[in-house]
Amino acid sequence: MDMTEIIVVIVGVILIGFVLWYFFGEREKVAARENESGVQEIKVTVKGGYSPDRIVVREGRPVRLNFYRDETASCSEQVVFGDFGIARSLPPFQNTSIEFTPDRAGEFTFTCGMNMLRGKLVVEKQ
Ligand SMILES: [Cu+2]
Repeated sequence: MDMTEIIVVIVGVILIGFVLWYFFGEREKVAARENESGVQEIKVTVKGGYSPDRIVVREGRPVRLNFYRDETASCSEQVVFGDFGIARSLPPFQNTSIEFTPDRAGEFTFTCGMNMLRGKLVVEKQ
């Protein structure tokens, strides 16, 4: 192999690593904080994705997810929690709170209305 081939291989490996990380890597995992009234609350910024996109809560306690949609891109105009039967519109540049009590532990995916943007709600056992 000459130098050019070696460089091409190295760049290729880096790109593959990046693609794997981008699609399968673990993202920010953030636990919701319990406020004075016992509600587990967290702010989620919606901009080309969900940030954080792994939200940890505890089972059997009320959850309030404050989605702030920081864009007008139509992709993110809805957020869907299929496992909990929740679909909600997110008006741009506004806060939309979604409240529910997760009644079972597990990992539940939430998505945009088109199933493109994805995040995970990780419900831990009490
Ligand atoms: Cu979408």
